[in-house]
Amino acid sequence: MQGALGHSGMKLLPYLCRYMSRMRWMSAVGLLGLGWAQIGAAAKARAAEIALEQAQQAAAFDWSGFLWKLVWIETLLIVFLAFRLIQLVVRYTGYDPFARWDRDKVNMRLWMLVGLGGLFFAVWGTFKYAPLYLPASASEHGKLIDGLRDGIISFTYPAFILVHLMLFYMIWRYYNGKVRQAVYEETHHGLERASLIAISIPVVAIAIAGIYIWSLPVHGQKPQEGQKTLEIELVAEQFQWRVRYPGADYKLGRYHYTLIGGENVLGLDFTDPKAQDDILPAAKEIHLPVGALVTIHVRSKDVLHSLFLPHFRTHIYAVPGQKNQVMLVPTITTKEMRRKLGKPDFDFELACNQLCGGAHYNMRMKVVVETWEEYQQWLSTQKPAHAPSEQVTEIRKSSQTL
Ligand SMILES: [Cu+2]
Repeated sequence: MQGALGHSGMKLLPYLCRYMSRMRWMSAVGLLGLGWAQIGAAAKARAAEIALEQAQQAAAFDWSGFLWKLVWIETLLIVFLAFRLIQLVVRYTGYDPFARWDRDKVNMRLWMLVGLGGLFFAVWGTFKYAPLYLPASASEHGKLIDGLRDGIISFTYPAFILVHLMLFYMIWRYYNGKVRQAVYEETHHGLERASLIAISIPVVAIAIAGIYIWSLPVHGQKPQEGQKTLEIELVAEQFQWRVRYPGADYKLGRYHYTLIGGENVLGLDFTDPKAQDDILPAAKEIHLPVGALVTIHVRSKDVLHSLFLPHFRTHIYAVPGQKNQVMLVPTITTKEMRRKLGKPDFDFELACNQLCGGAHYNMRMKVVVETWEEYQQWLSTQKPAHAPSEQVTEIRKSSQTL
């Protein structure tokens, strides 16, 4: 474009000065920009000072955050003004410093930078954050869940990289518009059949494996010959978990929600002999015997909670008015896991995985996996929920049995 100044960028500055003096309001805008920059710099310095002060004492108003917001608004304004200035110069002088740029090429390069840069960081992040992944599964069914996940990733990850490389190859290949028209083919039965089969096989395989594997923690596991079994109950309420273990009879007794009250926090029906020896430990931890098939009955006293045992790949909702269950076989004790990970303070964890209210974060518990003997030893130190003679409750026909 041939403008008032030709193509020479050297003459732009003097012209800009003359232009600015003619357009006084524009000078005012420029000065305003400079002023903003000054305010911004001062605000940054003050923000740093205030942040230091706040570290020592809690302030009522977050001045530091407020000033940082001002700095951002001011930065955006300056960028906006710079663009507007260039636009006005082009309009009034006819001189366009970017006229000789190949815009398609610039756009193509920027896209390549964003796209390939993004792809690079995605792959880099996968390895960079690998140490934060959960350790190998500590339950039997969890190993199959991990296997399913690894299997899916083994072909979706290369596909992710391949598709992105192809996408950005297309941008590079077609940027200059030499080839504008895509080849259009009405039907290609062979290609369609081949792609249908290629896509169906992994999808069907994942579905079949998924139906089998995901049933295991819910109802799909039976005790092996000679395998110990244990049934416990976990009851969620705002904001804690209560754990109930069976006593010497290895059976959990009846309960009914109408019996909840006073010290009977779980609504146990103490006319049921099976309930009389049930154990409700005061300690905020769960003990599980290694190698045993543990069935956890889950219920909630108030709102929706969620039982999440990440190290065991076990997860189920605690729904008010509904009995849920989940089963697992812990494969490694806490002591062995600490040794294996080289972390002497490692603990398995139970968490509520449902944002259930203000103190949701309180619903965490340590899970101790130990040998059957250690588990029995620990249980023997815990007292039954109530002495049977103290609680005489009317027998309720509607009592639920686990
Ligand atoms: Cu909760």
